[in-house]
Amino acid sequence: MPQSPPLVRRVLALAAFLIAGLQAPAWAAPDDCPGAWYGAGKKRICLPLGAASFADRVVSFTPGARPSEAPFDNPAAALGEPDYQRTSRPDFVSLGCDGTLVLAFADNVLVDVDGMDLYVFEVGPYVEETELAISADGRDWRVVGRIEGARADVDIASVARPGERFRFVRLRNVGRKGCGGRHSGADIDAVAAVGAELRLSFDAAVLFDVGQAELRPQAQAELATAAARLNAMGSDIRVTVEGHTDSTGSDADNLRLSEARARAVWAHLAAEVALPAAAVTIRGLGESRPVAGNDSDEGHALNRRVELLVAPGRGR
Ligand SMILES: [Ca+2]
Ligand SMILES: [Ca+2]
Repeated sequence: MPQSPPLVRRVLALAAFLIAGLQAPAWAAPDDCPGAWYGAGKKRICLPLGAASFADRVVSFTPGARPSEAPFDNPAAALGEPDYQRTSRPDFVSLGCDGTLVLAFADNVLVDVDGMDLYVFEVGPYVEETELAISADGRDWRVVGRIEGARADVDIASVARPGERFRFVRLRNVGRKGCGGRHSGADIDAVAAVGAELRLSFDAAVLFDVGQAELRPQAQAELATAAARLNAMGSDIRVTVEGHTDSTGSDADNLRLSEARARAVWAHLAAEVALPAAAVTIRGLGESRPVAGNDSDEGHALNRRVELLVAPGRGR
């Protein structure tokens, strides 16, 4: 057999690696945890949701009294997967002394699981003192604790009530060490929800006609994609289906409509996703959990939605 040229071999190896990655998502082999990243002190961090675990959006950034210098003051560098390579590259954000960064999760939520729930990927061997707080709505904050030194993870058990889901994380630099200069304050590369559920949100206007709970034909494609994602997570999952409305109309009508819509969504998905009834929770929350202000058409549209929350298997 003739030997392949090195480039071809490398391309084939890369293709095999990528295909293996597609076939083995983080939750498919819990013992092996291919969705592992390496944090401070080369600590291996297993993230059951893989790349979906990381913060997705900057809500706000206040660089504090002694800010770091550009380009190390870009809060977006803390989004997505850890990508730090060296201190001369702006792959991370330096918070500044007393700097405060608020991040949001979009396709996932933070939940309390056994042990650590939240992990901050900081740059450098020493984690600079940073206070962490979490919030479900971005308004009501609960301080979880501080990370410092060799510790970059927190357990939210002491502040989370059973079943609560959090979409926001706030990091506030509180240390005096490393204050001022180019990289002032804590250097944040990425923030991951270890305790996490996947969150798939559907625009009610795509799934339903106004005031109705019968799926429109256009809903099929959206829900087929969702079914494929659920099936890729295996059978050891728990699903919560939540219906939500805007604030127009009475509370009672909105509760009824939101629950009927959540039921319609699961009735459709159940044909493709085989799960025992005990693994599925369906509820209507009416107008009680807005994700945007109810003072504009855009806000109303964002609030009218059905959410699927998927907890990965805990067989680790
Ligand atoms: Ca925990
Ligand atoms: Ca980064």
